[in-house]
Amino acid sequence: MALPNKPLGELKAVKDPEVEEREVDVLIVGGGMAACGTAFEVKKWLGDDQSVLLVDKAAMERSGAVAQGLSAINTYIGDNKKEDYVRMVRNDLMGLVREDLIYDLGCHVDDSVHLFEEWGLPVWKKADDGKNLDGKKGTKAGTLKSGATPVRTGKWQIMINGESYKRIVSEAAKLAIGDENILERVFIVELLLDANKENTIAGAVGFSVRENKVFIIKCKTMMVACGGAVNIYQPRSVGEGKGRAWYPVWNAGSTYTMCMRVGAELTMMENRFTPARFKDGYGPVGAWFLLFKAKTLNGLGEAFAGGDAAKAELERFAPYGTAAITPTCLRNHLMLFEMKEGRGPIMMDTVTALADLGKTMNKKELKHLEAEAWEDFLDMTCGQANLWCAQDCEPEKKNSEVMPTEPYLLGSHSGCCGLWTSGPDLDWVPDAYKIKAPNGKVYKLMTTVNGLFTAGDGTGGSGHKFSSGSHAEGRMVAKQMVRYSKDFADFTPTFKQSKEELVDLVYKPVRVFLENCDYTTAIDINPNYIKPNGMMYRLMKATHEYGAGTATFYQTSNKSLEIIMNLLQVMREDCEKMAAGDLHELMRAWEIIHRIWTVEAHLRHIQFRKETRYPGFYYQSDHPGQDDENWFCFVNSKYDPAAAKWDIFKKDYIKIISD
Ligand code: SFD
Ligand code: AMP
Repeated sequence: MALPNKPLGELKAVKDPEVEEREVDVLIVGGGMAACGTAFEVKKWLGDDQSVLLVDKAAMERSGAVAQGLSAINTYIGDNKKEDYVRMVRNDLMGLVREDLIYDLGCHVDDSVHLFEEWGLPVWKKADDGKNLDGKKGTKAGTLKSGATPVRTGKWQIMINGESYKRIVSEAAKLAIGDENILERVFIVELLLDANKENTIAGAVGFSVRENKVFIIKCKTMMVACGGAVNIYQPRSVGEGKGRAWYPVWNAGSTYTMCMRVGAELTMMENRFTPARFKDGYGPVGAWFLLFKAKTLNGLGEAFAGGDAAKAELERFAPYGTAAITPTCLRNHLMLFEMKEGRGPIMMDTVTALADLGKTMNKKELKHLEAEAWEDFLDMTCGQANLWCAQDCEPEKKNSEVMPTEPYLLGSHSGCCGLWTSGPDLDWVPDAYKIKAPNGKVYKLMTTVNGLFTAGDGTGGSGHKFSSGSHAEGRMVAKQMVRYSKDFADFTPTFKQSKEELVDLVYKPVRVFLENCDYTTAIDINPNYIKPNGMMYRLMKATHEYGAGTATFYQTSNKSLEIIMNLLQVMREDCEKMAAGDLHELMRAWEIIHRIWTVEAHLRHIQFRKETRYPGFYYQSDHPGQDDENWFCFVNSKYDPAAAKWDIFKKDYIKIISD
């Protein structure tokens, strides 16, 4: 259960926190879309004598990417073919995806959407006359499950009134497992392997951000779904705007870092998502392109994306560039191309789009359309609506600038980095995609560490799951974890580390602070320590300048990568001297540690892949263009925790669904 909001100020950290030890069968780390899916599903399959615990660093009602809500569900298969869903994802991600995972998700995702609607999420419907019915009208038009037609924006996306989306989904999750099986505001720091069984997960350690308490949790099986990685690059928002980002600022790469640090294999960590967003407010563009049919204009007022220069540029990246829907990275590439040629900035032509749609509308309908334009942002990125107000921007009268943002790492949206997981145990799935546990069985979505599962942003190679797919994937993981925990019912998780060693690890930044804070009069400046805020600036400066950040128009090179690898190494060493005076700072300290590891994995993958597979997301200037002959494969990596060494290698891509 969540502890109440804190009174004024942060709680000072103490040297020796209380320790609470728990032991459960199933541990869910994270409380976002995927974790809520797992929580909702898991009790149905658990035995009466089995236990579950969910641990979220925040309060589930508003935690993770869906905190502010969403205005669309981007994955709903409906009448479409699952094979086409795979083709769409494959094309958008330039050919290299795990088709087994994507097809499998396509078989299950709609069921989660039907549940959301059953739980009270308003889904827009199409009326018989072709008009859109939103809000209560949409609800009254019947459910998707009973055959009502959703308002499709693109082929895969449907519109919702989704300000309370996360509250609805988390309520169902909470009811399913019960408040007593949930720890909120507890940040998991590190996963723990079993002392006796090789490569087997045995638990996790974390701390409360509301009281001086360390949690040590043993489990038979675990899923980690702590979202993607945000604030790893210098954001475009600086000064008073800093803290604004497109993806959730709280997700700090914990999924990737914690799993890699126990030896789980990563895949496609080079694949980042650099989204085009409304400038400064980070408003998503999907509804504007798809629902409102808006076009982007260059600084000369030209609809450049349909022009000859753009077509010629896209042909360089055939077959992806010439497909009916231009891949997300190439849409960015075209924007960057215009900007570099001196034809920026890029504007979303909201004025023409709304005027065109309004041609067939009466006054009342027109007002409603304008309200929808605002609601799109009020439902999911209210800062963008605030910015419009602050800038006196009425979208029907004034166009808005769009801009590629700083890079993010994620595996559920238009990116596909994450963990290498097992495909389903079905005859059409290649053996190379199946991971066998020590009993010889295959558990879908298990990582290469026995008993450790992931979902949502955690699963690599299968982007475009979005909110609905992450939930559905979480539900699939629930069943697999229960199966695993029953198959290994006699497993007694045992840690290598003592209780004291674990507390020392988690509270190290607190101890560094307490031992040295009296040495100077300025609490943040001390020769014996660095505060997490300072470390954050160091990381951002390094990635910004050398790691293909916005500073270099997303370009990096062999030499830049060599430099940043050294900087990251030094940062990791200096993290030993990171100091936290209160619990908020302790969280910040661990977040930055997680971010540094995640960034290292990202850049090591870019360094290894000697081509530029995703122009528009990043450019390796020593290796421009795609080299299918040598690099039409996954790049996987594994960190060996015992030897403290990285291994990076190619993994075959296997085509399952025909073109
Ligand atoms: O407009 C720890 N997303 C969209 N999905 C859609 O379906 N439609 C949209 O409209 C989408 N758009 C969008 C989206 C996200 C955002 C932020 C915006 C717009 C502004 C994407 C989905 O939201 C996303 O795919 C899923 O939410 C991913 O699910 P998951 O479960 O992988 O991640 P999460 O929901 O962020 O949850 C993470 C959880 O982990 C917790 N956590 N807990 C314990 N210890 C730690 N160390 C932890 N670190 C993190 C978090 O608190 C959270 O509970 S649009 O752009 O296209
Ligand atoms: P976004 O708002 O950019 O996150 O996109 C939301 C959804 O719309 C995702 O499924 C995107 O793939 C899709 N999308 C966004 N822009 C376009 C576009 N110009 N063409 C086709 N699909 C798009």
